[in-house]
Amino acid sequence: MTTNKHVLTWLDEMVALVKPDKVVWIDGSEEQLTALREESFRTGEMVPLNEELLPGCVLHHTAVNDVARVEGRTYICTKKREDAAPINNWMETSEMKAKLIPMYDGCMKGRTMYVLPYCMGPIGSPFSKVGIELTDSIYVVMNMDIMTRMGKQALDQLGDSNDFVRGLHSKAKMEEENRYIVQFPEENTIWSINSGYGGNVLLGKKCFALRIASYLGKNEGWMAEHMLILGIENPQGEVKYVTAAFPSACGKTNLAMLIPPEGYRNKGYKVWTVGDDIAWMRQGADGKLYAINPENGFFGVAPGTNMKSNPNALISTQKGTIFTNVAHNLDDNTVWWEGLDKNPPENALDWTGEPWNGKTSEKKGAHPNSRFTAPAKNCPCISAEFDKGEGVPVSAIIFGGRRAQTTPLVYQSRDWNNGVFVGSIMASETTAAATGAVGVVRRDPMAMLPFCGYHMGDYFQHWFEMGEKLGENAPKIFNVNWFRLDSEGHFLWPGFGDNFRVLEWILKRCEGKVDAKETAIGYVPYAEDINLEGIQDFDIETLKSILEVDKAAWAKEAEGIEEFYKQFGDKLPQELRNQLETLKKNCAE
Ligand code: OXD
Ligand code: MN
Repeated sequence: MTTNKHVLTWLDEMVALVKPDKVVWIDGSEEQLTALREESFRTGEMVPLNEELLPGCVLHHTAVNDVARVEGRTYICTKKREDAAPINNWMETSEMKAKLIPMYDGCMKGRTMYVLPYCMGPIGSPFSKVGIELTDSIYVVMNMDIMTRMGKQALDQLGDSNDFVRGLHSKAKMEEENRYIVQFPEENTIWSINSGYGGNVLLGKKCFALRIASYLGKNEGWMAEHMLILGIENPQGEVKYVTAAFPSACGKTNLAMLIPPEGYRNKGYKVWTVGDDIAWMRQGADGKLYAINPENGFFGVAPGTNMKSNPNALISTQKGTIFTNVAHNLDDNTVWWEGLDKNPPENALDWTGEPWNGKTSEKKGAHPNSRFTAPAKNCPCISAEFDKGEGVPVSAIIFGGRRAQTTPLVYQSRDWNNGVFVGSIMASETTAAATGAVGVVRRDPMAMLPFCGYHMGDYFQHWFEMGEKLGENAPKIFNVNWFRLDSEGHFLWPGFGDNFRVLEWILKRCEGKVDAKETAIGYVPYAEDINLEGIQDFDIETLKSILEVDKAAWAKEAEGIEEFYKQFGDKLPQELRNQLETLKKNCAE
């Protein structure tokens, strides 16, 4: 399918290592994909669902010990330790290869290797980059078909170039203790072994579009961020774009597809989704920052998705979607997950394939990290800019996390550098998207903790440099927290569609249309400036309480930040130390 000698040489080397019985190039044609789907039905890897209710949809179950990204087994390998770490696991490149090569040796004997060229970003876009994934999993091929622009079109985009990410994935023996997800940024290479779960094996997503791409961005002067991108259209038809970074499973997909409250809709406000997870951003010829979504689909968390929380996401999953680890309703051959509706099936299989009665069972039907892989084009509010590849101009960057206390509903950083500080101190309670304890607060700078492909101190520095380059064109930086709790553990802010009210304030700030109160941490809204018209069960007094900045709590927070910063040693930019000192001083006043 190609004469690119860089591709062919690498492929020969990998074939010699993993020794597949057969090598099949994925051209992306409908016939080939149909044949693969049918094969996956025959082997039981996929289950076809009800063609009338869920046309083109299939169900897949992973191994029970393989249900989430494995951060403890995810490595950034470089020649020198100081080029990665301290936040990611590091091992020297040749040492890691020496460990993995024996595991890969002959691991595809008796299997087919699929050679899967794909493009992150729209074909032809100056932002886009090509990868090739070698895999022994049809599940991977079918997911990558949804999540990327796959097949011959990607190879055509690559031409004779050597500039492609080399991905090698094998389910191998699916041994948990030998599971490794390894990025070699200096070699544009990703090796993943012994897993079959999405984030570990769809190498275009976290491995390439964040870990490898963040490293490329640092060297090439652009940014790869764990951010959604959305457009907000006002009644005059003008669309302004914001990007937002939240840790995994904090509602990024919900915010990206938000439906404004009725009052706004009646006036003509609309939200357009450009991306729900990853943004690649670079400075345009006019000096502004532009963003694209490098993906072509949504790999969303299923539980909690319903017609109230996120109708656009739910509608996106009604055709051509792969469901992973949800419950299987045997009565009508559809799927179900906790929080879909109040009517769980009685005659079903749970996510492990065991018989399950949703009305009586104490167990969950779907795994908390069960997923849908849905084509972006299914989304009713997909942006007209989505496929254009020119990128959308970014007015504001929003950081956020899940904090029960301390962090107000929204605040604006004093300037770009202060905004980098705000991003660097992001913190959240852990969720089910990664293995490990749930509910523990962890710092997650820019939501990149598990995804930064190089040393995080250098990453912060790169943010400062981008700010310098952007100068007065730099987007304004904000922080939001939808998750404040009262003393009984109830959410104080209604969230979901009502988050639009906060987005409106953010855009008004960007346009200089509304005043704000300067506090120890930045600019906080006057409660009267957040439009509460039509809001249910919420009053301005509660709003005031969640806009308050408690200096004593922030002084304590500063101690935690200081502790967190220690690990970066000399690599921590001086500017962040200065910012921390300013915070401490402001809290002491
Ligand atoms: C995701 C994640 O899957 O961040 O998007 O975990
Ligand atoms: Mn994510």
